This record gives sequence, structure tokens and C-alpha cells, in this order.
Amino acid sequence: MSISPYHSRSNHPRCFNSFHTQLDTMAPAPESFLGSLSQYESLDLTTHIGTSFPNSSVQLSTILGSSNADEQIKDLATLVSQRGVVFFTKQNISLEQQKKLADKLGELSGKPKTSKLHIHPISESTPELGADVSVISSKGGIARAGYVRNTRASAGWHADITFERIPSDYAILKMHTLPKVGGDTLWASGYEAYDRLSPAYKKFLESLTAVHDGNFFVDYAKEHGFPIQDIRGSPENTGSNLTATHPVIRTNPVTGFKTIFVNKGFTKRIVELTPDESDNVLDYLFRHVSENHDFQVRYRWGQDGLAIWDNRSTYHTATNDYDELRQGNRAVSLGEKPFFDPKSRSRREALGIDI
Ligand SMILES: O=C(O)CCC(=O)C(=O)O
Ligand SMILES: [Fe+2]
Repeated sequence: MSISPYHSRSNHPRCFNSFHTQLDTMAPAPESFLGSLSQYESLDLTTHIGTSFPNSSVQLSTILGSSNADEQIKDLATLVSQRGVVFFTKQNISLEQQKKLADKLGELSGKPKTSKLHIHPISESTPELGADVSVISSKGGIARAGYVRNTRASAGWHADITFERIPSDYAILKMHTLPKVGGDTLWASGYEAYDRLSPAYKKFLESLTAVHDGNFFVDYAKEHGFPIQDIRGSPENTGSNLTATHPVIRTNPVTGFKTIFVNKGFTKRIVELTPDESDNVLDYLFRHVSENHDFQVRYRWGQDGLAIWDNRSTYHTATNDYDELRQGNRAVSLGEKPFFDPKSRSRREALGIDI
């Protein structure tokens, strides 16, 4: 059963203000995004982002081994791209299966054949699991390389590895070690961030490109004495200069929706603007994402909880409010070279959402 604002009559977004008096005038609910996954219990955690499969009887390891695995994984990719992030409870999936799933999500939703799992530039710091897995740890490494204590929590908002010429489509994080309380993760919707802008501002942003820079990882590697990985999952992701230029508004090829594609973690400069103008626009967009809590979802992890997100059209940030060990493993898949299709539609346009 699915409990979703888009699927259930009483929660249909068009009806929020008028449900009791105007049932008869409601537009039909848009199609479900679940496809073959509708056989499992799921619920949407907020209107704009986040769907959860709360029952641990739903195991991704079983889905991977099922006779219609490809159909279910393709539907999962669609669901993740539509809802931004999808959560699973108490997963027994192995690391090898997690990597396979990350690769298949993109493969079955049309990524280029040359796009494999990402090898993080500083993954040499965790050689024991394989270069295509990132350990996400409170002790150090990838998740801590850019972290500065005593800055605002909102400084942490990012999408993964956007400094790559071929950045990520999907990422899967499974948490195996958690503090008793704290260490939540938040995600925000890039689709809804775009949809909240005025038509004039949308059009302005659609003409721009931005530089994304991950060279702080190079500094971190130097400081800790390990080399930079210079071949990173795609023939285009090579070398040790971790910068790329991408469109500011990007089309997600799975949904066809427009999304804002700049993030506080990596985006440094809008190419077509003066430095002052660029700072001003980027500051506005970063605040737009971090200050609109009505297109964010906050997730409290449970033991062996797992999240899958679409890095093309969401942002995320961890919550640094604990001091025990917190650890998980992440697999990041590479997608397509980011593009903007001027004929693509926004999520609100396509789904007829008007709340
Ligand atoms: O620690 C977290 O909750 C998220 C870390 C992160 O940014 C990631 O896994 O990509
Ligand atoms: Fe991340």
C-alpha cells in the first residue's frame, strides 16, 4: 500500500485547502511512481521529497535476486529520481550487492556505458573495502575533508562529487554504526527549489554555467600523505585538477524535470557573471535551499538503514550533533554529462502541482 500525497485522494496536493468542501472538483491524482514496487508498503515522508519503505521485510538483497530484478530496480531508479531520496529499513545487503545495485540503477535508467562506479579522489584513505566504496565516518576521510567546526550547519549542503566532468546519478549509503541520538541527514529537492523561483529568475539562470571545485580533497590528501586517485570511474574523470563546468539549471534525464544544479559544497563561480554578481546569485541560491525547510526531509537513521538518492536533483547534509562513532559505506554511481534541455518541463508543470 502506498500512502502518498500524489496517490491518496484525501491528500492530493490540489485539495489541501479545499478538501472538505470541494471533493467533486478535484483533478485526478497523477500516476503512481512505484510501478512494480507498489507491492510493498511505502509512505512519502514530505510532500516534495522523500519516500520510505518502513518495513524491514522489504530487503534490497531479495529484490536483487528476484526473477524480475531488472523491472524492480528500474522502477526503483524512477522512484528515486521522482522523490529525490528513498529509505529502506534494517537492510542485510552486502557491500558487493550495494555496489551492484548502485551500478544497475543507472544502467537500467539509461546512463552511458562508460559511466561506472565512482572512485573518489581520496579513496586511497580506505583501501580495505575497494576504491569504489567510500567510508563515511565521523573519524575522518571523505565526509570530514570539507568539514569546518563552528561554521553554520547550512555550510554542509552539497550534492556528491559535482567537481567531476561526469558527476553522479545515484548514491547509496548504508549506516552500520550510529550514535544513540543525533547524526541525522537532511536532503532537499532541486526540482522544488527551481519551481519556487519567478519566471524571470528561472530564465536568467537557464542561460548560465558554473564552476564546481573539489580541490580541497587534493589539499586533504597532501596533508594526510596519500595520493589522489586520478582515474575515477569514467574516461572523462581523470587527472588531479578537480574542477568542472556545468549548467546552472540541469534536466534530469529520468524524469525530464528541470533542477537547480549548484551546491554550497563545490560550486564556486558562475562563469558569465562578474565575481560580485556570481557571489550574490550563489549566496541567494544556497540560502534558497538551506532556508526552505518545506522542500527538505530529515532522516533519523536506524541500525543498517539505507538511503538511495539522486545526486542530479537533490542536495544533502549531515547533522554534527553527537560525539560517538558514526560510520557507513557509500557507493556512488556516475551518470551522464550534465545538460539543460530548454524543452524540458519543471516538476510542478509536469505533475500539475499547485500548492
Ligand atoms: O554523513 C552523512 O549523513 C552523509 C554523508 C554524505 O555526504 C554522503 O554520504 O554523501
Ligand atoms: Fe554527500
